[in-house]
Amino acid sequence: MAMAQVEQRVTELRSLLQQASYAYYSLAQSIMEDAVYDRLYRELQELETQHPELITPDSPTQRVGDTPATGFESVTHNIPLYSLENAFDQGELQAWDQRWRRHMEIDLPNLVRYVCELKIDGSALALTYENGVLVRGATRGDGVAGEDITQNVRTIRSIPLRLNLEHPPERLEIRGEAFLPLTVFERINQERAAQGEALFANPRNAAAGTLRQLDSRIVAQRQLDFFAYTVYGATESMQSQWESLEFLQAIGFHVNPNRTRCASLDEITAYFDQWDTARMELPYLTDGMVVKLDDVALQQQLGFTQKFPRWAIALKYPAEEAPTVVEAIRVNVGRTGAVTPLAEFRPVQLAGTTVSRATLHNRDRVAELDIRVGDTVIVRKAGEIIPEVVRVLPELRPEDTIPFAMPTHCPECGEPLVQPADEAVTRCINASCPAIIKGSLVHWASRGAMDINGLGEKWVEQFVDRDLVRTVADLYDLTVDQLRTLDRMGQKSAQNLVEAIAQSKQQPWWRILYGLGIRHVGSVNAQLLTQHFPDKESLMNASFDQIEAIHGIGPEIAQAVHQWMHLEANQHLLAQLQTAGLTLNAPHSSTPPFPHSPIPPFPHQPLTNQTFVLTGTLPTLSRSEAAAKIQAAGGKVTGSVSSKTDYVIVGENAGSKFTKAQFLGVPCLSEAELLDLLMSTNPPA
Ligand code: 3BA
Repeated sequence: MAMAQVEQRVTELRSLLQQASYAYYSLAQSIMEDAVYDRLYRELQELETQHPELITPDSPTQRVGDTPATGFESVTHNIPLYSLENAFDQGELQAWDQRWRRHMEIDLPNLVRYVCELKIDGSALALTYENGVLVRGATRGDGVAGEDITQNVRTIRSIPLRLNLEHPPERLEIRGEAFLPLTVFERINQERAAQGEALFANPRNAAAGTLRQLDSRIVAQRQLDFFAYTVYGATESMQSQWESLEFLQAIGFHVNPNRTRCASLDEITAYFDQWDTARMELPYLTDGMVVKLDDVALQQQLGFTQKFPRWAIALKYPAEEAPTVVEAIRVNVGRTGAVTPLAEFRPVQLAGTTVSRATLHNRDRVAELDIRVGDTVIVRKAGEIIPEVVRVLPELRPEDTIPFAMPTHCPECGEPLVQPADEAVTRCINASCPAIIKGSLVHWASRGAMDINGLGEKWVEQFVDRDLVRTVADLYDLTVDQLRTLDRMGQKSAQNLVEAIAQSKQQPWWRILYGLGIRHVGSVNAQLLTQHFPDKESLMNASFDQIEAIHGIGPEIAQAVHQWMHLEANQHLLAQLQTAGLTLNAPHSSTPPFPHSPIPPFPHQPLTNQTFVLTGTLPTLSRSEAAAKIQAAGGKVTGSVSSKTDYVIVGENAGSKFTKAQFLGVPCLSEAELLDLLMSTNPPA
């Protein structure tokens, strides 16, 4: 980036971060996700590290917290409430561990212990007890001074007004997190909706908003809860964080039972992973885990930086939303002619994978977003497999951007695009559009269809660009000599490819039907159709009603098949294929009499020769249940993804297998899609 651009970006980021924290702290509103705030904050931090001359005293990176709002009296904390440093992956946790170890001036004890506490997504409170009696409750504010909300704090039932201590010290300070249980949050929002009031964006905002209510009767109705995690001034001095937590529990506080003491980073990671999915079942929100050195003596030696304790860090679960900058907006023409706009952006980590492009679906969505090259956008992959652009941050739009307009002409063939009135898609309807031909050929050759080994995109490109091939039937006329003329095609490869194409003539009728790429005809529907229409003639002569009479074939599919079969060009194509030596009929034995014979459960074992890989946690099935279903339909389940894999079934928190599938372009299905696939092959009798 040029210096002027850096300066501009730094200014933009500061302004946006300031707006966000003003909204958050002073208006108790959230204008962006925490994770988004964190990323923007980091980007600013990085730019300031590279260009320290740009740091200003009012930069959000130079402050411990944010200014308390008015309405309550300001109180200065006796001991400031520091922030927590964030770690977003194991590497950052390790870096923290090495950092504090290097900082130690004396030898480490033999056994270093860590305490892991779930990080409650609430609002930090500082409570003061004098002679065992609650005298003050304050918000965190900027860490140095907060607001006196004692009246409101007294309404929280899990905060004892008097401590369970026989000889309480003169003064005791307790810190912890106030939060709204999810059920209460939902109830409050329902009530607010009923009264036409604005909804709280999330439980944290609802908790923060509630604590700052001026009318404490409202606070009392809201059923806030509180988990304590820090105590200062206890008479028996605490040797460890673990002991402090037990002490807090003994004197009457709720302490989160989900905590552990670890002896290594591996144990911390295991605990973190254990909660990654389990946290969804908790009655409150957690966004990570706070890791603290257990030993108080160690903590004291390490002390604090400007903003953070050196002895603690928050390990965050991967964000499902992140900001990034759009570098290009392109359109892709698929084999059906559908023109899909997509955004390419600076790669970001999202829910564990790196994402650098997202579909923009169609022109309506593009218009709605008003997305432009140079825009900072929020991308999301929440539970969904395919990343999406959620929204644009107009505050960060550079000057001189131009609105994006869908092309009026196909970028591949130059023909005008059409926009059917009842559809959101934009289409190229030129049957000889090279993009459509290329897509059709790649589909024809794919593993699920004609399975032509070695016939991938790179050869298809050249076939079409040099006008060697216009339809799938032309593939069967290709000669070794013709193939030798292609870039980087040797004699041996040419022979192999011609051989592989010839081999594919043996493929069964249903694979041919699937390979033709008729709308809505996937491999499963192709098998259903060929069971009932065992040869080309019977399918060509079938009426719409006869096609629709098949169990599992709905009117939309029937119409698509019927129309396709009646187009002259398509009939010609089928004839050409037959002349080339392909068998456009099923072997005789498997021909069921038409039309009323019941279909046996899996006559052809529809998933035969299809290889599946399961990854992540599926919503309802265990992996072995899913595997059993696939195997019952004739499919194979293997443990690792390769180019031979037909489908990857993706559940929550899928990891490297999912990444690899995306890399290799293997189709990914959700559990629901798998069940659909199985259902449509096995219609209820
Ligand atoms: N532990 C939040 N800070 C926390 C005491 C330190 C700390 C937190 C924590 C600094 C939670 C920052 C605000 C603050 C008290 C400063 C927790 C949680 N520990 N379990 C290490 O569950 N959200 N937050 N609070 N001092």
